[in-house]
Amino acid sequence: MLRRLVLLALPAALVATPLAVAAGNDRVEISATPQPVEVVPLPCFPSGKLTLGMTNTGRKPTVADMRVSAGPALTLSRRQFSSYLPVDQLVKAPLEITVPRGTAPATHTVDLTVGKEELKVPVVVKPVPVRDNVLLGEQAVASSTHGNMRLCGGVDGNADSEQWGASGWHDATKGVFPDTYGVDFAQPTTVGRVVLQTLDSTRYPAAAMGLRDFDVQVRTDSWTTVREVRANTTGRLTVTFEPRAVTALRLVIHDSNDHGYSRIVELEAYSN
Ligand SMILES: [Ca+2]
Repeated sequence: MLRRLVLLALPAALVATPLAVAAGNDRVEISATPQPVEVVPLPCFPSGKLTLGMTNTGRKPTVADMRVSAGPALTLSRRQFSSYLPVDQLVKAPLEITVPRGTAPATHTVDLTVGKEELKVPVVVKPVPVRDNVLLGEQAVASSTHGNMRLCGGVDGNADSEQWGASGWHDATKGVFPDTYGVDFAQPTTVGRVVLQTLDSTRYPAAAMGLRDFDVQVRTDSWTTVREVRANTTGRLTVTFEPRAVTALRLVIHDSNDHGYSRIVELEAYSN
């Protein structure tokens, strides 16, 4: 609002700068946060999230198209951000940046352009962190995923049931079981302990909404059930078994306490 008042106070000749003419009388400021943005080369690790912004600093509402581009090392969730822009209001859109497993640590750039305006955003590829929880950030696999949830939500490192909507997983087949949720490992990985955090919030306690009946399975040559859990009413449950190298781990869920969806806030596994 302050900027708008300043512009209105200027003589008209000063407002109509050559830049404004070149951009079709539109003045759009580009923003992006955070800078730099960090990316970890794991399929489900929570990283690479950038918020794009456009602000119309001209005198009239306009429509703007932001082009989003990067070199071949980066995969972008969008190539364009188009929006109606009222005067002096920040309009935002999310951009997700991912890199394949094995990508070497380096700094890359995402280029954002609107007309002749340009912003180069540094993207830092980080090394894969040392993880005790061997499921963290690995490739989640599910029988189905509800449209309001994210497949990766159950292995993103956030086990807080109060943030369930942003960081949990549940299936898409209400009232139909079994459902499965787990991880395919990129290489054989030793596991001997699984920790499940099912939904257990103030509003949705585990005894009413959490996983009730499920099997813990690991895959070597074929799937093996290492533990059957029945009539569970607790939010956080630890299952231990003889440690072994496996290529995948999953829960086969036979029922939840409301007989509706299979809700996992976080699934963790450890070597012992
Ligand atoms: Ca989570």
